Amino acid sequence: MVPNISDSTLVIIPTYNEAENLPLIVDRLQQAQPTAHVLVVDDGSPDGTGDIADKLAINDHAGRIHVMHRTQKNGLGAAYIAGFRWGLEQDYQVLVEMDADGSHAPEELHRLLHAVDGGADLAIGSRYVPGGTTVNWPMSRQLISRVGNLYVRLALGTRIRDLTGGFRAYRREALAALDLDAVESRGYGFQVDLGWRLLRAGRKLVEVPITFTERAIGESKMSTAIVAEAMGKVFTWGREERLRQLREFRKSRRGASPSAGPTAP
Ligand SMILES: Nc1nc2c(ncn2[C@@H]2O[C@H](COP(=O)(O)OP(=O)(O)OP(=O)(O)O)[C@@H](O)[C@H]2O)c(=O)[nH]1
Ligand SMILES: [Mg+2]
Repeated sequence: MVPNISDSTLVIIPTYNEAENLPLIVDRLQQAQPTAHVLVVDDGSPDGTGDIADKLAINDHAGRIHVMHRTQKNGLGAAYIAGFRWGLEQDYQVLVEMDADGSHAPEELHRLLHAVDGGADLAIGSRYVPGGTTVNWPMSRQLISRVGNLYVRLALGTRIRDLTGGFRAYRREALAALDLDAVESRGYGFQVDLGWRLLRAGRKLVEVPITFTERAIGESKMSTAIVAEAMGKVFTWGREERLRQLREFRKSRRGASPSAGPTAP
């Protein structure tokens, strides 16, 4: 693909009140992938995360840390879309999604990059393929995640086991071909939305095992509204997909039916 994939990789980290976590995660990332670039997308965090990001950028003499300040807390999805747009303009070849809270281990990023280098359009860090796991995650959260992923698999008819997962690497061409303006989902729904768009576009999705660790510092921004949004959207996409399949099936039946073909003399 490229001589060193990490050199042209942008790791996008959305932040909202992650003042303590941000320096830790950026440091870990720089240890693990020294040549990767970072884009912190902060939504005006009241705890000063944006200022901390600026200081990290100023002190990074290699110029690999970038910061985008947004004025409103508009959700994870909108922050990522803004980050993708910037990254695509800057010509990065791989765009990575990674949380600031330590749930996604920068030390495992090489697995995602390896998968993209090997031909994946989207590499998903997966908790639910062999070798993948979660650490310190409360049973209630595990249940929501597992049931959510089962629901997604059944509704959409996909084999991907962790389509809600948010530790991901996208090949630039795959992302650039999507209509990012059309993506409205904000939370978990956003991850499913992008994955589903790529699946429908015939892109190659690969799951690689990761260890997902519950955040040790700061507060989760997950909410019932985010889960409800995801469930509602998945239901709609699933229904559309079934209707599409039904139309295809009817079309193929009509094509195969003798009455539809040329009449015998
Ligand atoms: N810019 C921005 N970042 C956000 C927003 N909401 C969440 N984030 C960031 O997105 C990442 C994931 O958010 P979390 O609160 O950890 O949510 P989660 O990982 O889905 O849920 P947990 O499993 O409970 O941790 C973190 O880096 C957050 O700071 C938002 O509205 N804007
Ligand atoms: Mg989290």
